[in-house]
Amino acid sequence: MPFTLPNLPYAFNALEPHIDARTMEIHHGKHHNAYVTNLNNAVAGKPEENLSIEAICKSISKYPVAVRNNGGGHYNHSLFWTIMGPNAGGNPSGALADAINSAFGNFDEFKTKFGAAAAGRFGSGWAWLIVDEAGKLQITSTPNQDNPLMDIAEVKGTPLMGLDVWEHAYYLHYQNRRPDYISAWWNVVNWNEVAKRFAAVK
Ligand code: MN3
Repeated sequence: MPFTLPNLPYAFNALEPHIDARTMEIHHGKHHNAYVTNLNNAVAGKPEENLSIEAICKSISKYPVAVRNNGGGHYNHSLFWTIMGPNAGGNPSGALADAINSAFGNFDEFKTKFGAAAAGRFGSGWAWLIVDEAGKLQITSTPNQDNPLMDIAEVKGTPLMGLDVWEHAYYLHYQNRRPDYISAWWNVVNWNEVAKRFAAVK
């Protein structure tokens, strides 16, 4: 099987009280695991089983919808776990902070705009901070398990961070209160990891 479920880099309860342990356990062990299983089934015996998930996303228009949904699900969640962590939150620093300030005015403006993209995504999807093809930071959002790496994305670029706004990401604790989940989520953002991704793009 070419694709595997990555270990969660912290305990299920590590993000409490902002994201509860039961949500993390189901989200990682059931939802992400199902994307991996279904992706492996969808690529079995085909040339794409030898490609990286990034390479598959970049030419996703060539593949069946099962690869788009489950491959996107695998890429998106693999990123999502790493850009969160315990004892996190606060403000970005260094070159990433400078780039955010220059693109969005200041950190609070950035949070407002990113939160609006996450809250405004109708139904299931993701909000993203990306480096676009011109090398500029942009906030975008995608439906379902699409992502900005995909050649079908409205705005393409390299994701630095993504926020899952599917109901499965928050419903047990927050029910219909997506904006409360979004506000709480800032407390678990691992800015060191986001900064590392930013440095790797340039
Ligand atoms: Mn999810």
